[in-house]
Amino acid sequence: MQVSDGEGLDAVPDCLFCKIVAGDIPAEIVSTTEYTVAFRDINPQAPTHVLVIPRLHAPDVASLALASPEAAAALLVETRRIAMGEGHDSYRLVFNTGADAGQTVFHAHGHVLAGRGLDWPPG
Ligand code: DGP
Repeated sequence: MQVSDGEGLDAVPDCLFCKIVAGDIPAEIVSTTEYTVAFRDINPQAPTHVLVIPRLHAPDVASLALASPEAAAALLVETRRIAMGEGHDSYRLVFNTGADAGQTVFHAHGHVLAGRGLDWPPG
């Protein structure tokens, strides 16, 4: 596995989530860290539905992990911190990866879903 230090993951002008990171598009911010920004999903699917995204632009979470393992690890840790902070010991973490899997925004993001029963398998 080849990893790097995040080089080449600069903001992309047309990326919606890069614009949220930059503060150019408003969002209901839940947390910010050195590596991440978290905000409430515009179309929540559960009482808690928070998107945790890296400040770096990577199209999906595996690409992020290859380019910056630190950023990927920070993102994972932050998902748990957010769920716990909203009072949930249990939560679902979803990374839709690829259009056929339902990914619509191609800037890595984890969906933190909690606060209701969550069926398995997901639809
Ligand atoms: P996905 O389908 O996995 O790529 O998830 C993208 C999510 O992003 C989707 O649940 C809706 C959310 N979303 C799209 N546009 C916006 C926006 O402008 N603001 C916020 N807060 N969420 C958005």
